[in-house]
Amino acid sequence: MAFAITRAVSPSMADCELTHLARQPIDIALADLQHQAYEAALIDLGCRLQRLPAEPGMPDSVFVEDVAIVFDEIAIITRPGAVSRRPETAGIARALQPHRPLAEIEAPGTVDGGDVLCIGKDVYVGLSSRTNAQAIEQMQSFLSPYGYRLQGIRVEGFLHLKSAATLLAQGTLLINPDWVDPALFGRIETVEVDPGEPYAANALWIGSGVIYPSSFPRTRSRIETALGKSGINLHGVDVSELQKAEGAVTCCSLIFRE
Ligand code: CIR
Repeated sequence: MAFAITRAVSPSMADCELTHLARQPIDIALADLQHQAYEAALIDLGCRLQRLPAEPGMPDSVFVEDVAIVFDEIAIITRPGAVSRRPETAGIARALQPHRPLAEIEAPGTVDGGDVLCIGKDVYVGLSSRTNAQAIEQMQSFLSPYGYRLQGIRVEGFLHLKSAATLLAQGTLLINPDWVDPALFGRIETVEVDPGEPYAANALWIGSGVIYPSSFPRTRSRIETALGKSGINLHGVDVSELQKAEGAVTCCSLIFRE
């Protein structure tokens, strides 16, 4: 069974970090409702959910994905690239402690979990404004005993590697080819986002379902065609307010096997 950790929307989310988006007013009450609907989708897909309380002094704390990377054998607590986000790690480390041995990224390493895409034992890590080579070296030393291979991928012009590529199913990658070269991932089937929807490459695959933003209808129909009779169904969610904070669907949970 999958376990999911989420954290409620912070009342201060309007003060979030923004890198590639202009600041817009965020309706916090609506963000909270959208986040609850996202959590309901996680439960529908069979996740056992642990919901952490909101952190009023941590605007980006709903985006728990960036604070830890959970493998079957170990969880890595990150050192987020944005200084404002570093206080988020303590609560997530406490929540993960019962589930996995913990390792921690240390200075000068920085990494956001949004930059880490795992495909089997291959771990692709975005070298971005948030994630550096020192963190990749530390991750390699934590993970090589378990047979994982790490590879850095340059991320420029968008926030995280998983803004540009995420799995839809085992062996199928949703990708924005203008942002990242599909050939970097070797022999894998790809579904390209609609060129008019550059932010559409972030999908959250869990078992028999994919949680996907309702704001990308053209890419959605490409995904539906590609998944065809695979038995994997799309669960649309409206995450407009989280998107204004430069968030997407993978970033609002930490999902791992119990
Ligand atoms: C940030 O800039 O850190 C947040 N406003 C958004 C983080 C989104 N995280 C993700 O997609 N993994």
